[in-house]
Amino acid sequence: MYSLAEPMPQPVPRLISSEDLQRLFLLKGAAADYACQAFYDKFGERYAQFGERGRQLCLEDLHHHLDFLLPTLATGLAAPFSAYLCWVREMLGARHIPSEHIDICLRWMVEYLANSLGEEGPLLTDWLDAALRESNEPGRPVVAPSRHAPFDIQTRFEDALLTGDRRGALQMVADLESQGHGLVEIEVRLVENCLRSIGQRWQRNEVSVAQEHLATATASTVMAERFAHHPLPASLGHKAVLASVQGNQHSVGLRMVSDALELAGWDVQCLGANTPTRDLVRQIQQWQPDLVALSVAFPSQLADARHAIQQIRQACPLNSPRIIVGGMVLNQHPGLADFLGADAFAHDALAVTVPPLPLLGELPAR
Ligand code: B12
Repeated sequence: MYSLAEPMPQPVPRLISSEDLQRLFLLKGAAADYACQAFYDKFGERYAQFGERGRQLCLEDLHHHLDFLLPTLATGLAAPFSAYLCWVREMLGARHIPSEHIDICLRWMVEYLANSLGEEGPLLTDWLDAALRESNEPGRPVVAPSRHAPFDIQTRFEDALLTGDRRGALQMVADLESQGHGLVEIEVRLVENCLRSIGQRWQRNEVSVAQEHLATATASTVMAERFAHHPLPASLGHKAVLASVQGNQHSVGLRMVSDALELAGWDVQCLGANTPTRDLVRQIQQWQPDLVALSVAFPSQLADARHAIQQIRQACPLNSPRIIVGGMVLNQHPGLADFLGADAFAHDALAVTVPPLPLLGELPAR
């Protein structure tokens, strides 16, 4: 295992057995119901104005917490969950939900789950305590910071994305290209940084879901339109299949990786967001790529990502492709690439094309 950018950290220990974890997954709904009921018994009056819809949203939030908590347990790390907690506190805090209410519900759900583990139960409550403690340490970033300096037109470009000003955004990218900046560099330093900032503004309730959707759609079109201006180099004869794993709806970062590989001469099939594992594996069996690049955004997608990698290796025992992973959760915790069973990890689309490319160097000539 190696990283394209730096050495991989040591593998992480497992916290609880996979049998116990499966049991917890089965209890997810019951744990959320239990905490929702307990919460409404205690604080129901305070949320009465939101009626049945409020209760439904509370239950959905509790499910969402467990979607992050349970797959993170399998990694043995508290850090990915504490990062999630920092985010959820800020996001719900901006919508007037106090963080004590989040913590109380988490404790109730974890106590409920811990009861089913018998002697191993305290491991789970200790783990939650560690995650809660870590999440209260000041200055913890919710999303790993970008490794690349933004351009000074960032604010203007962000405004163009948020207002759907495609013409203006295209012009700004074209200007940067004529100053000698490469398209992938612009995607990472400009588009990625703007989308990160827009995400933070949504989290703080300063930007609506509609504005965020418009910005993403505008960014995607601008990237596609500028990409079309670049003649593709001669093929290296190496094939890559790219996909966001099942459950991951984020695809712009994957597209940047796709652009980087294609502009470097790879033959690329980019399957986009939320690719069902079964179909991903079939596509790989049929097209037989040298490289599979998987995007994983959240801890809640770790179990599916690991399963996908196992399935790919099983389906191609004789000619297994190299598997590289990336995405938000891995940028925050690169050691998880090992947990997933990947061959490599890269932080961003620029790192994928930085020479020497170890993955490329190891590939047999076709
Ligand atoms: C646009 C967006 C969406 C869109 C995505 C549309 C699309 N077609 O992609 C939609 C609306 C679908 C969406 C949904 C959600 N989102 Co969203 N989203 C974003 C936003 C604003 C931008 C994402 C993006 O494109 N970033 C820019 C790209 C370029 O960055 P990137 O993905 O990290 O990719 C780079 C690297 O990670 C790396 N990389 C990525 N993949 C790969 C793969 C390989 C192999 C390699 C080598 C590298 C690599 O290279 C890329 C380029 O350099 C982010 C904010 C942010 N911080 O990014 C929030 C954000 C990620 N979303 C967030 C949330 C909460 C959600 C939802 C849960 C919201 C909801 N309640 O429904 C859902 C979950 C959906 C799901 N199950 O996946 C939060 C996550 C918070 C957290 N820490 O848990 C964020 C951080 C916003 C925020 N600050 O609150 N989202």
